[in-house]
Amino acid sequence: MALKDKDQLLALVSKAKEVLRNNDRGRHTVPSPILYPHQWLWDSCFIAIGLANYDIKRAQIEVLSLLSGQWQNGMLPSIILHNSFMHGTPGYDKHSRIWRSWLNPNAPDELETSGITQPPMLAQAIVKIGQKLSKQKRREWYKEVFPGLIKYHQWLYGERDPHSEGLVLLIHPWECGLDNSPPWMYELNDHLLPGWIRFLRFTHLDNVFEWFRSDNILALKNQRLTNVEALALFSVQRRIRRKNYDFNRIIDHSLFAIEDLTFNSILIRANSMIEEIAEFIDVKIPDNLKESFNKAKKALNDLWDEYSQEYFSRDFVSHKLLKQSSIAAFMPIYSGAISKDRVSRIIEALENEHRFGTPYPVPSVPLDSNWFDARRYWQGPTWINTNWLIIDGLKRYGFSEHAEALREASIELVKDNGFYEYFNPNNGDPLGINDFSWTAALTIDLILG
Ligand code: 2M8
Repeated sequence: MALKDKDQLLALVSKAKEVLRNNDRGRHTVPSPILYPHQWLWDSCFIAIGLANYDIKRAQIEVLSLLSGQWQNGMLPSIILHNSFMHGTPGYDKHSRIWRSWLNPNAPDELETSGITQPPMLAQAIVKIGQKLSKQKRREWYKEVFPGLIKYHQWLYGERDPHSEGLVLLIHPWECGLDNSPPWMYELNDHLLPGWIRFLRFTHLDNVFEWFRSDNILALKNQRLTNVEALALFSVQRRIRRKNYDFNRIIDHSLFAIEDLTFNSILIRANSMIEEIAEFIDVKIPDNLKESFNKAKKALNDLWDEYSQEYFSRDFVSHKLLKQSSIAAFMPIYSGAISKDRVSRIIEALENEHRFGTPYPVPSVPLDSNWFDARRYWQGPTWINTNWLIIDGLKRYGFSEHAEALREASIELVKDNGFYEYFNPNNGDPLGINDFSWTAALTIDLILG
């Protein structure tokens, strides 16, 4: 295998470090200076995982800067707009005008943020850093970050699991990180699309919105969300903002309430890391939180569909599984909470060339889905962060050959095509934006970690 060439791998690591250096803004790293000029929650966690391999101090700062944006109720926002206050009055830039986090009293006073969250990768970033520290320093590190981490998980179960089911619900597709993933877009198109957007779609007037979209100008149009999807996501965001991001007011009127498979799988794994950290620093986890941790593992397994041999997200209200296949199907492997037998059955889809077994795996949507589009964002392309999560899970379940094959394929893909945001799963073509931080950070981790 070409990966045996050590010099080439080290050259790739230096290039990846350069990407991260260029995207470094002192105490946080932007996903892309052009397209995403702020700090995103799960991006920064992946970035910290990469940094931990060669600059522990900087990795710690990345995590601490995330915690600086924590809301008083414990929520970690999906985006921190670090510079907004520095540049004058709140609302100076596009993102801060969209979010207006100051509408909610829990938002931090000194920083502007979004009003929703993103997948809880924080515990993983913290533990990754901890593993690189001496025992003494690890203890200090864990003690420093534990209060914020536990407060976040308490908020997740306290607010987002209103029926104490063990699964948290999300109120916007941006929260799951896979923005236009089929289960979310299915809910949107078939049930929830506001009337005025249906009208625009019918009359093709949605094309006017084209002029206002910076993502479409920067990256090719057929690689991003459709205009209708983008309009709908902004419309849901506005509805949530109108309720001042107050969950109790939102939940009655929310367009979306989904128990998302990816988010809950990551959360369950993060819970187990919290247990690990608590034991290491000899701190007790509050009983109610422990109870949620235990319920969560069982509840995740209720998302299994025997007929399709697949896990799915679930609608919170109807309790119906949203049976649109996506990359989420593999995330329970990362959770660590499913049986080895189920892992073997899930892996079959990974090997099936009509489903997820493409030449450049793993596609975000399987080939046999009506939703599959090799170039469109989270509806087909291969992403390095989801590969990283699958590789990690496979290793822990002892599927080392599968894990190694995917690790090599991921590194090759980046080596041959650059640190792009995502890739065509059929021919490896680079897609989206170049010099994307988590692609660089996770490539470093896949090589050195
Ligand atoms: C994408 O999401 C943002 C909204 O949060 C967007 O579409 O503008 C997603 O790929 C998400 O997973 C990612 O964290 C973010 C920044 O890279 O971009």
